Amino acid sequence: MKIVAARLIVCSPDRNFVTLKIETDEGIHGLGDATLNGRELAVAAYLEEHLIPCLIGRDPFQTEDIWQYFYRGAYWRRGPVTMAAIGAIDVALWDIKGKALNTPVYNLLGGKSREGVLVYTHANGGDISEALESVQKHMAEGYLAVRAQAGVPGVAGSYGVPKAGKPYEPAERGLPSESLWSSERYLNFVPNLFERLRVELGNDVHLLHDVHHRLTPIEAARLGKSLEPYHLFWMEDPCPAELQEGFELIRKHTTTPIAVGEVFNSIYDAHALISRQWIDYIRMTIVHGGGITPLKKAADFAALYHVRTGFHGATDLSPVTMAAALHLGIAIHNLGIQEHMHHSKLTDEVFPHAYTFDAGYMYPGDKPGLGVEIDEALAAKHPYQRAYLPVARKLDGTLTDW
Ligand code: GCO
Ligand code: MG
Repeated sequence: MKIVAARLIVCSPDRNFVTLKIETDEGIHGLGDATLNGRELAVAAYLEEHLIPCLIGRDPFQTEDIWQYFYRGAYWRRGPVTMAAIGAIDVALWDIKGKALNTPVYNLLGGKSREGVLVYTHANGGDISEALESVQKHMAEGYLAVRAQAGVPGVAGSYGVPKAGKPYEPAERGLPSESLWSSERYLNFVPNLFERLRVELGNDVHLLHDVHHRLTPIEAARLGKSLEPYHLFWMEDPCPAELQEGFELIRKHTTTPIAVGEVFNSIYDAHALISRQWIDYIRMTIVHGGGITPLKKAADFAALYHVRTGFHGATDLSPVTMAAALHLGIAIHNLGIQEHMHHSKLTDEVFPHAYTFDAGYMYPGDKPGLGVEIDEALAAKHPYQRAYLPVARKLDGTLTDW
């Protein structure tokens, strides 16, 4: 089998997505997600100008060699743009392999290690009562694990707070908005949120929380310690992770489990975090980490150190990435949990998919390949629109991590 064509479909059914479609001489095609939130067209250009011309004529079954060709062959390694482009190709090739062999991708990755993939979804509120209501609503939908975020008093628009009447969605059309941040107010507030949730909800539901890279290691240590009585499933991205040693400090002070990785694009971003056992969950994004091929290796490496997975599953990743995460997650031994942030109805219509949710778990479905397609005619009705993530400033105006 040979690759005869590859092209990009850039669309915005409520938010921007870049999708790679690879076609073969046997009429089988595969889809890869190449979306990098707020930097979409950089990945599209990388693929169009630099990778697609080298892809034509290759055998789509050679996922390892093709991955190495683009990773090593560029000379310039890593970075989210490069790795998202390579990841889109890799995922599309696994989709083709599955379709050609008439089997779901998970069967090519070791088969099912479990029947379903435990997922968590997002609860958000302007204040504690709204966050509580939101968790209860998701529990009523069947979720067994819920991430809870609430507005911090005195810090307008803190991370995870939805605009009135809308689901939480960070990217906005137009230029980046600015929000305010105070670590002091946040640290004083979060334990109250989880105390209330445990009092009202009891001990069974898994509760998670995303710090979104906003603290220093010692502040994160304090937070982890103050949340211990509420036994979170995890505390996510407690601080920016460029400095892997920073996590040693957090780890020494708290037993709250730590998850990190949604902005990583290589296992080299996490090798010390994993091998020194400073984290509990590695949550790289399938596409930004370079695809299924390197993520399978990363998961197997993490398994050696009792680190489990929690692949990134925000709405800025298309249903193709969601499917890839479910196929990989159901196959690996050390699945922890999968993030499930609901796509809009329109996004789901543009990307009809076989995966389903039932009673706290997601199922990849049994269609050959990844089980996701794209309705190109509908996609064409929703063209790309420039959008950005917000930026954040401290109360004194200093730019800080959003
Ligand atoms: C998460 C994330 C996202 C990111 C988003 C950025 O845990 O799902 O933190 O909501 O902010 O993916 O593009
Ligand atoms: Mg996050």
